[in-house]
Amino acid sequence: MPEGLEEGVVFKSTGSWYEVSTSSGSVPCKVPGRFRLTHKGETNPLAVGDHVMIRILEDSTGIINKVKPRKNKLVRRAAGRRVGVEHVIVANVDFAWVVQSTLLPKLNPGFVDRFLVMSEVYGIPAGLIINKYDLVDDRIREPVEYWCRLYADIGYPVLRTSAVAGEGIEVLRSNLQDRMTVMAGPSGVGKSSLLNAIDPSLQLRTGEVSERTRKGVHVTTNAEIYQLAEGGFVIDTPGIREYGIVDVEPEELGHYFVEFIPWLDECHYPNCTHDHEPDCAVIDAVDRGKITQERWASYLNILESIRQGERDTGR
Ligand SMILES: Nc1nc2c(ncn2[C@@H]2O[C@H](COP(=O)(O)OP(=O)(O)OP(=O)(O)O)[C@@H](O)[C@H]2O)c(=O)[nH]1
Ligand SMILES: [Mg+2]
Ligand SMILES: [Zn+2]
Repeated sequence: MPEGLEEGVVFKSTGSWYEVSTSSGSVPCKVPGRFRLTHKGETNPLAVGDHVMIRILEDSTGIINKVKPRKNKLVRRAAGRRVGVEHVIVANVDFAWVVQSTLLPKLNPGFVDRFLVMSEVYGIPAGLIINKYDLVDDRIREPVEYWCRLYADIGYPVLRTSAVAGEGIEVLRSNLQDRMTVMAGPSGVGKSSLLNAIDPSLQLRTGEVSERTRKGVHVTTNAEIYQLAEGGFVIDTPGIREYGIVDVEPEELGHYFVEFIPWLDECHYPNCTHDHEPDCAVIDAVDRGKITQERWASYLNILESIRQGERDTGR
């Protein structure tokens, strides 16, 4: 290691400062301007989870000198930005949970599908947590269970949890051992509450869900890595309003719907987009009940949003 440089991991970012955890403790760091210039397609030059080299200054703060190549990253389209600009939620994770709630806010499968596509793009193993199971009554039990089964059937781990009743917490806790896990999802679904249930010493701030909009009020404002008392690291992230897709071509999208993969080679056209083409093995599988109508509809919806994005940028 060059002299004066220390190695560390970004565990918190406030926009202008980055907290870096090193072998000698936590160091608040700044990023030189050149980082912004070299990461043009991203809103944030550095993300929580990045492995970095830092130079420690006399006042005990640091300057980020270098970012190591990422193993993977979880990205989404940057809110309110032009198409193609991505926001890196976290880098270098071993597992990603997309968290939803049964009610308040209600389950949003479109969000789940977009999240799963983006985790497939970068090869991050992912699963679905459906929290607030204590709110399930006879009216919603059937639809909620339907979605749980659908995602489990295509191969994603599904956990039914309640942060208030303690349901599913033990299973989640053992799942978090020995790895870096990110929890992401809309605001108000209970991401921070679940982590408090796993490890009460974290004392993360939690908020309410607005009576009027039935949505969360964006209590968590920065992504941050926490070390769990019983082992493992977990990243709590701010609620995401809309999970926008970036960096996926229309012809590739089918590869990120895992249950489509066995059929893709059988389509007549090699660049089939599985929406209108004749002799499409995916549409045929939908007709025969091998692929659900819901996931196919969701696929078409995402496909249209990618095409819309291409039209917007004039590609
Ligand atoms: N009934 C019920 N309420 C829950 C459960 N988990 C969380 N809540 C409530 O849901 C609200 C939002 O919880 P948070 O943990 O702040 O949600 P979050 O996903 O971290 O939200 P952001 O930080 O805004 O993204 C709080 O009022 C929690 O008490 C649950 O399992 N059951
Ligand atoms: Mg939170
Ligand atoms: Zn096809």
